[in-house]
Amino acid sequence: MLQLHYHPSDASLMPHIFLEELGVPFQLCLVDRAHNAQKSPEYLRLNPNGLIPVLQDGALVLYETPAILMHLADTHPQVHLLPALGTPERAQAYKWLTWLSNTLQATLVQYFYAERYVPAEGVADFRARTEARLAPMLDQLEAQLHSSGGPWLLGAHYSAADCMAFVLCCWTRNLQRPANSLPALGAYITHMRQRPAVQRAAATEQLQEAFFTRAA
Ligand SMILES: N[C@@H](CCC(=O)N[C@@H](CS)C(=O)NCC(=O)O)C(=O)O
Repeated sequence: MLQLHYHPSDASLMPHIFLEELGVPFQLCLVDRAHNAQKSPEYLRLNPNGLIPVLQDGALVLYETPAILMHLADTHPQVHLLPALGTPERAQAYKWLTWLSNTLQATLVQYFYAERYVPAEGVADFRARTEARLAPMLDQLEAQLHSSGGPWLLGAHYSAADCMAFVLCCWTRNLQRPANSLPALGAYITHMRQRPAVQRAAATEQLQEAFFTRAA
């Protein structure tokens, strides 16, 4: 059976939602971050980066969220969670999955873990600069929803890119200008939350309302 190594609300939520969309049996294996289990020798054998998620599919051990999503889409083609191979639409999906991972997600990680990048006295400034870098990225997503015509990132076709975009948008909830303060992105988040797969994953991970919206 497919196994997903996860921690609630982390990047693993993206493949978790995707697995729920597939409607296939899978097993969740909690990585105990409170005890730094992602850096344990056993876990490092699965992912030498010590990062969550990891997917195990039989003998295949896979890390990197977009790779996991693309693999699951490829092995479950009947669910059509990526456009047809070789089409311009598929290429656009690759572009968004890559951009979400190496640009938006990577920058959000810098924001959340600022203390890993600069000395303590520079953290507030670094975080403010990182937040300023995030603003045009959210504008880019907002513009994409307008130009694709929505309701999903690629337009009429719900895809793996939505699992990523949605979770990353939720991660922005406490920025001064979070994703849900932008009109198309706000509607998009609401729409995503109505998907049964999102609701099942959120219930399993016991995500509270504060995951989706700014803390009061
Ligand atoms: N590029 C990786 C990044 C994964 C990642 O940053 N995971 C975070 C949780 S959101 C993590 O495991 N952090 C633990 C740590 O930094 O020790 C992916 O997309 O799979």
